Formats: sequence, C-alpha cells, structure tokens
Amino acid sequence: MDKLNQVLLRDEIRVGAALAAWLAHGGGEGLAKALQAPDAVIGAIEQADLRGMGGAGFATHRKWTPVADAPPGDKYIVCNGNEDEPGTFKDRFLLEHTPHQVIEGALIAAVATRANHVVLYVNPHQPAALAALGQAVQQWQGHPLFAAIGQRVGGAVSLRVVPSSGLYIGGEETAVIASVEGSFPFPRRKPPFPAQQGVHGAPTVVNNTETLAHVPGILRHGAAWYRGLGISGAAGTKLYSLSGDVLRPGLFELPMGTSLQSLVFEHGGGMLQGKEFKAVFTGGPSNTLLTKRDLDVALDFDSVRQRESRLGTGAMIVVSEGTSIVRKVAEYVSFFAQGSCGQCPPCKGGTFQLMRLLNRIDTGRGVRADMEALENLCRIARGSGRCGLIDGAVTVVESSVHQFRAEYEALLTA
Ligand code: L3W
Repeated sequence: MDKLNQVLLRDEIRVGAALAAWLAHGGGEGLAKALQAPDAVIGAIEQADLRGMGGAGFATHRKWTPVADAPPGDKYIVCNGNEDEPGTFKDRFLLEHTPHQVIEGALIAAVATRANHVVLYVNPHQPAALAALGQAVQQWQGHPLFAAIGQRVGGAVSLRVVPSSGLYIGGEETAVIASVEGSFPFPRRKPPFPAQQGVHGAPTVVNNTETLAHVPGILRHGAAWYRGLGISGAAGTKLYSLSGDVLRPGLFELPMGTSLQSLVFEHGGGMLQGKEFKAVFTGGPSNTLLTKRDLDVALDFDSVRQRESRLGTGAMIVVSEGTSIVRKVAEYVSFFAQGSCGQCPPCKGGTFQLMRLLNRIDTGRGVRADMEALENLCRIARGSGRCGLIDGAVTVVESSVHQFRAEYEALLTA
C-alpha cells in the first residue's frame, strides 16, 4: 500500500485510547487552529470539498452551515458510528485504532457551529470500539483544549458516548436522532433535515465517523493539501472496505478517485486463483452493481454516479464468475427485510415479498409470473418508505435483473 497517501490510518496514529500519543503525532493541532480562527473552519471544509462518507456523499459544509447560522442555544454534533451494512468495516477500525482523530473532528465541528453537545453514537456490537472511545472521551474531558471549546461555545460542552440499539436501521440519520433521544430508532421523513431540527428539536449535525476523521488533517495541513491527495479532481482520501473473491481483502486508504481496477487488482492482489472478475456490490450493498465494463471507473462520488451507481460507504464486495448473482441479491434483500423497522408497511411487506420471490427463483421453484411479480414490485415499492431502505433493496434487485437477466431466466422452471 502506498503509505504516502495514508492520512487516516498512519501507523503512528493508531494509538488506541492514548491521547498523549495522538497529541505527540500532530493530534490537537487542527483543533488548536480551529480555536484560533473558528469562523474560518467551515470555509476550509468547503474548500477541501469534504463529502459525507456514510453513503450519500453530501457536502459536509452544507450540513455545518445551517447549524452554525442557527441562533444561540442547544446544538448537537453527532458522530454516526452505527456502521452495520454488509461489507463495510471502516468506522469500526477508526474507532478502535484512532478514536482521538474522530473525537477531534467532532470537536472541531462543535467549534465551527458553536455546538454545546457532542455525541459519539456507536454500535454496541463493536465492543472494542466502544471501550476505546469511552477511555478516549475521559482523556479529552481532562484536557485544556477541551476546556477552551467552552469559551467559544459560550458554556460547558458535553462529550459523551451513546451506544446505539445495534439495529441496522439505527444508522439512518433521523433514526440516530430518535436513538440519542432515547426512543426506538424509527426514521422519519425529511425535511426537516437534522440541521434544521435534530436531537430534541435542536439544530444537529449528523456526520459519519470517517467524515469526522478527515477533519483534523484538513485543519492542520490546509484545504489545498487535502484536495491534492485525490486523483483527477476528486478530493482527499477514502477508506475502501474490500471483500469477496479477492486475494487480499481488507481496509485500504487510497486517494479518492482510485480506479476500481487498481483497488481490486493492485491493492487487493487480484482475484482468487482460478476466479474471474464478475461484478461488485457497492456499499452498501444498496446500489447498482458495477461490472467488467466499469473496471476503469474512478472510485469517487461523482464518477460512480456517472455510471448510474453510487460509491456509498466505499464498500466493494467483489464476486467472481460462477457466483450466482441471484443468490447474492437474495441474501442482501433478506438482510434489508430483516432490517426494516416495520413502520412503513410497503417497506416491511415489500422487502419480505422481494425476498420470497428471490428465494423461489434462486432455489429453482420460480416461474415467469414470479419474475414479473418481482419487477412489478420494484416499480411500485420505490419511494414508499419514510427512509431509503426499501429504495436500496429495489435498486440492487432492479440492477441485477437489468445486468444479469439471463441468470434469472435460466433459473425459471416455466
Ligand atoms: C441540510 C439540506 N442537510 C440533504 C443532508 C441529509 C443527509 C445528507 C444526504 O442516506 C445514503 C443512502 C443509503 N440541508 C439538506 C441536507 N441534507 N439536504 O444530506 O441526504 P440523503 O437523504 O441522500 O442521505 P441519507 O438518507 O442519510 C444515505 C446509503 O447512504 N448507505 C446507507 C448506509 C446505512 C447505514 C446504517 O447503518 N443503517 O450505514 C450506504 O451506502 O443507501 O443512499 O445527511 O440530512 N437542504
């Protein structure tokens, strides 16, 4: 791996809960700079072109600005560490190995927006992350830099860890807000966006863990430095969770815009012996599949969108020729069906029916009418939920039917 391009995962900053070690390797400098010029922080984040790394790729400064502009009062920064979708394992790594980087990013967001509550929302199925973060929080609370944030914000700042319910849906941002308020993680419709009405109705930034981990480096080294880390106009670096039929699966921090070809065949070591590349489910996995003709695509938000897919969380699940696409899609739709919160009947019933039809076809019990029902269901189910869960399930089904129809047809008995 090209160490020069590693920013988040440098060996020397994988210090676990040791704040002194983080500070000894440049940690804290970004926060100190933010405290010196708090009103310049959001401009730096905009110039850096930092985007949301949890799936949507939404411009981070556009989330921070309305919170900063809101009248004084309670405001929240929530670090979303629920990470529970298949094939994504980046946030857990950050929280376990470099929790101070994430916390410093969240504290810089608090300085920029004058937020007086910082919540680190973590999946309890990741106990090592939870433990590291808990210890790290205690160390920050005793540090003068933390005390200085109170002066900017105009009062005491709370910094706490909130374990999530561990449910997949608890990672959807409005469900995050409900969880932090102590309620069941039911998503709600947007708008209002969290920036307008979040935790207890207060303006709230909900950022993915990786997004916040990029922030200290941007403040420390500058926006131009960060932008320069990317390839062909894409900014910064990205954590790619690579899994499936590759020789070296794992977590890779690479320049944003690295090609799929390079991720799979250079960094991932290529396909397992005797296997041929077939397709990639991108994080996660709720998007249009990438196939052989997409190997040249630059893995950044805009380039992947041009191929009518999405970079998502940066998860890349590689499958080889000989793997049944129908089986894989049935597995993922089953995951979504189990993860549906049940609040919207078309989502709960729709994902269940998609799963049932896919399982019939996959196990050789499907007939042409099942295929028609599957496609009809996709058409009527899209957009029928409060959140994007049903849309993700529909997207992966529709994409697989479009790109691998022959596989479905070959399984039909009549
Ligand atoms: C302020 C405005 N904020 C939009 C914010 C909005 C949100 C972000 C993007 O789905 C994707 C989804 C999953 N003022 C705003 C504004 N915003 N307009 O921008 O919005 P949206 O609705 O596109 O995003 P989303 O609903 O957060 C995120 C994909 O991520 N995904 C999901 C992973 C799920 C988990 C889990 O644990 N449950 O991680 C993975 O790729 O499919 O496409 O923040 O508030 N005018």
